[in-house]
Amino acid sequence: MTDLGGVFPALLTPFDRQGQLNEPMVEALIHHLLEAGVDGFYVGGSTGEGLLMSPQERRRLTTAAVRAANGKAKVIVHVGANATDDAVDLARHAAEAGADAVSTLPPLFFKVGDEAVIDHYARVASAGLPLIAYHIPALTGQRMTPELMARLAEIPGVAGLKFTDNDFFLMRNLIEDGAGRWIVFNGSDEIFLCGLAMGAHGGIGSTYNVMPAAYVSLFRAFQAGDLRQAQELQFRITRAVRAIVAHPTIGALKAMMSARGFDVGEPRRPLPPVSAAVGRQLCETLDQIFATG
Ligand code: MN9
Repeated sequence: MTDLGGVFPALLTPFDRQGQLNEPMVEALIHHLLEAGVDGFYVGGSTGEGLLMSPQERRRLTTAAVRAANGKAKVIVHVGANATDDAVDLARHAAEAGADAVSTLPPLFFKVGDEAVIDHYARVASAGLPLIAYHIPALTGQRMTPELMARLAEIPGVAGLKFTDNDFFLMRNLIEDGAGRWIVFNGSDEIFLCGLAMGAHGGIGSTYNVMPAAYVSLFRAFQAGDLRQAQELQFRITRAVRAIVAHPTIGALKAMMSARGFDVGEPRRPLPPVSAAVGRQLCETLDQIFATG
């Protein structure tokens, strides 16, 4: 059983003014989030715009992230791609670079059926790192069922699941079936505590970038059995997420980080940018949400 678990920001990928990967800023972001006490990073996922980057850029991002984390936190590299071979190449690179685990979306666009989905995961797992499968049916149209997860878990290396959904009956069934065999990360930030209540081993999320300490405190409060404190934090977090997702999420998060002095640039098209003014206003909103008694 993998020792992954805890609070993992789905790291934003910084681009410079020319739209190129900004490696020094990857390091700055990771150091900033480490100070808040996060347990690890999920790199190049949906939030990290991995699908909008070339394989070469994704390899550079992996190298920069592993170097910056420097063994102080775990690094899970998202390697999902349209072509399985691309995902396998990225997973091999992640292993060479010293990442702790990889994760991949199921096959995208083509509806290939369970056998091909299993083959995709098996090939990625053959790169040798623990593999976190990814359930995000709202974006992929693919559902992870207990039956499919049980078959995936027969593949050596399959170690967990990132569950971005609000079907907590399904989540609980997947966690119960995986006891001692695989872990499950909650993926919907606005309902992190619900996932923890159902036994999730941690969370991976986009909005962790802009309020990491709140997620770390929530997770610790829950582990300490202080449900009242965990709920108090979740309610504030949920209010903050509601304000953020009123705008295009990744653009809004990037505008917020830039407003805080981490110039991460704009998202890549087709993701829409969000203005600096909105970024500043959202930062003020969060300050208010977390300041009130
Ligand atoms: O899986 C993220 N989901 C997507 C993680 O990127 C689609 C979440 O962190 C959400 O962005 C977040 C806000 O809805 O829960």
